[in-house]
Amino acid sequence: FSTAITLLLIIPLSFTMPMCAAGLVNIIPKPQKIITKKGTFQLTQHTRYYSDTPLADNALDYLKLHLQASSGYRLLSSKRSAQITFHYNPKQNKKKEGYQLSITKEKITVEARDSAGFFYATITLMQLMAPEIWSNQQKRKQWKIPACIIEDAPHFRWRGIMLDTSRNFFSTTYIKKFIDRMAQYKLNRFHWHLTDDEGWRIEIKHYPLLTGIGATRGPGTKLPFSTYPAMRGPKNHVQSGYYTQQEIREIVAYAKARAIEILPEIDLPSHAKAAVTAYPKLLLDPQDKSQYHSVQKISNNTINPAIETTYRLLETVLKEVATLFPFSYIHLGGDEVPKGAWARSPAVNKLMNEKGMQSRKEVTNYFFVRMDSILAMCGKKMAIWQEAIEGKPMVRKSTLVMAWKNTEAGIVSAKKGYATVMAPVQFLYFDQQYIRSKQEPGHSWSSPVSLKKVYSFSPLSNTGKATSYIQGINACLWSETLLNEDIADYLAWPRILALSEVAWSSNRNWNDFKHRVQKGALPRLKAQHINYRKCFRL
Ligand code: TNX
Repeated sequence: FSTAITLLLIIPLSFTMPMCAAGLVNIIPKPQKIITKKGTFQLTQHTRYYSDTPLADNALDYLKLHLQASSGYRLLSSKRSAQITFHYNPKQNKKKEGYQLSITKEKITVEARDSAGFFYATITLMQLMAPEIWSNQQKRKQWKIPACIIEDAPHFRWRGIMLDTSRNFFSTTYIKKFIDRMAQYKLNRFHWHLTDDEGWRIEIKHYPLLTGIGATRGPGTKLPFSTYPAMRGPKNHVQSGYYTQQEIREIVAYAKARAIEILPEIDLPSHAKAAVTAYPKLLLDPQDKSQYHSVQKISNNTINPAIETTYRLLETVLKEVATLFPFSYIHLGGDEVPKGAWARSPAVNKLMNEKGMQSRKEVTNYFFVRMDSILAMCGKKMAIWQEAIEGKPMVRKSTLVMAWKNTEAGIVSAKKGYATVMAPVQFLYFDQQYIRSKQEPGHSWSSPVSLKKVYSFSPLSNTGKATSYIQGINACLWSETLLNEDIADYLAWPRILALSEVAWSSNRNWNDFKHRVQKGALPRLKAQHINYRKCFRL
């Protein structure tokens, strides 16, 4: 009932707003500063652009691509008669990824100091246009852009989301869609969960069985269907498949063109049932009689950190991963080592005796110190879930920690001097239900995560002196319950809109955000046929 009242209030209000303001309020994430002006710029098939910098190339390609698809216009360059100018200005905005956009009736000027800045200016420009700009079907439309001046830069440098492609597999087409939609909301880190118990999804040339055995699941294969009940759902979900190195290169380039870095995750030493099933002789201690289950009820899923063949295999794997992904970090997991793993491994007992280690935690620390030095050799830094720095961490201070259990864990990590990304389950686990209900898709093991809950997250509350170590935020879409793309979209949208604004904008207001979601973002989601949850019925 209160939603209905809100709608009744919002709709007439928007009719009374001047054209320019009505257009402007739709930008998500909210820009730092907007000055609205009178009049509109009209983009036609005769509009020309001029750019004085290759840093604007990605932005221009993106604009041209979408303009051509939705209007049929070809945006051509002309130095003499350009109405849209892309201008490199190193002093323009002190912050990286920032931009200034100035729109008058006659011309549009975009200024930035880096490629991401030009890209985000273009995203803002496109958000000021009709939502069909993101449609793939040609529509006869007026492409009006309200006059204004916008100055903008992100609050956090890390604005990410993780997609788990192990528990359920997603096609390269879907991965690209996912990345493109992230880019529309100025997110800049795609955290790609590539391996887990239920599937190894990245081709490794030296160890073909990782995918040969580890990427197919179901009857007649070595990996059974998951024991997780929701995963034995409808027939149309894909549990098998992997990405070839060629496909990965294409996806990396696709993301780069949208100002997105990809953080690949190879989850170690646990969550590794697919890997140990593919190479038991190399990854397990043959004398290890331990029997244990993970919290997700997967049996004996942990590689052995006390045998040298483990390190040989992983070094080769990481060398290949490092050449595929240009980003400076590789995520090595480190979450949820089950109780009882290695408990009866003679190799681990021997290692503990030799090194004077008292606990399994120390063994894990030892493992990650070695993995970290392999990464250093590959010219990479390590990203890791919070568990890997619990106790007395030994890994390099260049390590990036993702805190998922709660915000306090993130504060502890930052206080230890690690670059930290906040990913607390209570606010940012998009695999959790929106509301508690049997009819709702998603997990229910934590508390529900409504749109408002996401929006209410303040990553810097209580971070005190450690604030500068907080890099930003990362949502997580684990895929145990993501049985198909529609469910993935449903759980992701509209929550990604709130994620975007928490990551980008320092000045937030829930009612104002709701209004922009309704007037701007939802029509854009509709124009792209994204199966979002109808948030105003929350
Ligand atoms: C915990 S969070 C996990 C994942 C599950 C997820 C389900 C974390 C580092 N590990 O393996 O998929 O919960 O919500």
